Amino acid sequence: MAYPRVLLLLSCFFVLNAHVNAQQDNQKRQVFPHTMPDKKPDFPLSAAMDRMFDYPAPRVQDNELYSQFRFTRPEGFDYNGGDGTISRRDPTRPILVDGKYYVWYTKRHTKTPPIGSRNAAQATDEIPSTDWDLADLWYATSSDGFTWQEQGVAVPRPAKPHPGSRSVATPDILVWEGKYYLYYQAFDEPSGLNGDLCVVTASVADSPNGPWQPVHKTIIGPGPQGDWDQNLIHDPMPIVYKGKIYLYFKSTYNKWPDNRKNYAVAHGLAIAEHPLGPFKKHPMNPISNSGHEAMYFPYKEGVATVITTDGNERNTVQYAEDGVNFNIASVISFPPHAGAPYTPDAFTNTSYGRGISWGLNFFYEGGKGKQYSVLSRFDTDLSLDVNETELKQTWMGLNSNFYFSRGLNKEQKQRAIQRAIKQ
Ligand code: AAL
Repeated sequence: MAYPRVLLLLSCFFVLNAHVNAQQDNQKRQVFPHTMPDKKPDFPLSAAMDRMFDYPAPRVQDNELYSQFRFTRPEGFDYNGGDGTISRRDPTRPILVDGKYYVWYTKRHTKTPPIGSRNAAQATDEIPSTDWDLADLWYATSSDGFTWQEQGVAVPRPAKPHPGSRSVATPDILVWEGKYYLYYQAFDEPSGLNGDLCVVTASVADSPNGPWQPVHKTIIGPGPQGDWDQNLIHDPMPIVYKGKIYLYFKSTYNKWPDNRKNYAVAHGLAIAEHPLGPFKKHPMNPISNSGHEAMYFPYKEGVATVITTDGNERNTVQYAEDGVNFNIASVISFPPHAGAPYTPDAFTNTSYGRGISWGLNFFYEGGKGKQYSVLSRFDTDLSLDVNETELKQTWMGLNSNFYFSRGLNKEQKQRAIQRAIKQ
């Protein structure tokens, strides 16, 4: 038995030696090696190969901040046959309390579907302009994150003149010193009338079951005229970081009056010592140049975010060691729309965030004149504690039906034919 073992050791030695020699030789000849180096070679590289080593790992499959996303329709929500009168959207991050997951979301239950932001002047107390007009905050609970029981309204629209008398929407949750804080958008007029104008306000409760006490004031409002965030504050998402509340938010700029043609989007950060403020906007705002929505979460010593839908850097995962200066860590496909990840360490002031593996989001539904939204569950592997190798692959397996369903419309096809004929 001793003889083969010696042979084995010897061959290991020779293989390793050959490998080291090859590496040294590549280094000397300044040629990129066949075996992926674990650090940047010490000779000039093309720009692309040079920045490959700036990612968390040069191979995307080894990159902890890369993953695919998978979606499941959650059980337990009724949408009135999809006639556009019931909508659920913009969920909070789910939280786990006493063995039960809780989630809050925008719920619109109106007599008619929304008539659209362009027709906002025709909206009434019963006819909504947008999908998130005339909405309240509802909540649901679950034992497994797949099947949910809707529990009822958590925060209704308050009476005038309190912020949110027209609609309350797009909540997120914070757990701080045994209390629960819901932050959300407060509309005083039909969204679309003068843009999508709202401030962020909050409600407080001692239990996730409520009762919720609205603070009836602006917690984060627009910046002064001329600043990028002069009009509105959307999509609040707080985490506890460095002992403080880091609340990320979105604003849209370069569009006034509501002019989608020039529309641009960015994210800001506001920091406070206490959940009800005062929140101080970070002097380096905006801290993200992209993202209609984003999912911020503590990750290792810093903060990571999944940036989706809008901007040059949409569909990327980014990381900032200081929670402020984000860099691209990976490029992703089909991320959740308006994702809200289960992030148990978002509120523990962790010094080493573990990442995320599931959450809730929403998707648009309904045809013309019947618009509504449905909640969705997503699963992913942006977590240090999960190892779903299939989710680390880049191949999406989409068949031709998927691509052909994204065809040209009649006019586009006509123009393409005209261009072809002219040539
Ligand atoms: C969403 C979010 C905000 C907007 C509207 C409802 O995608 O950006 O919440 O106000 O749309």
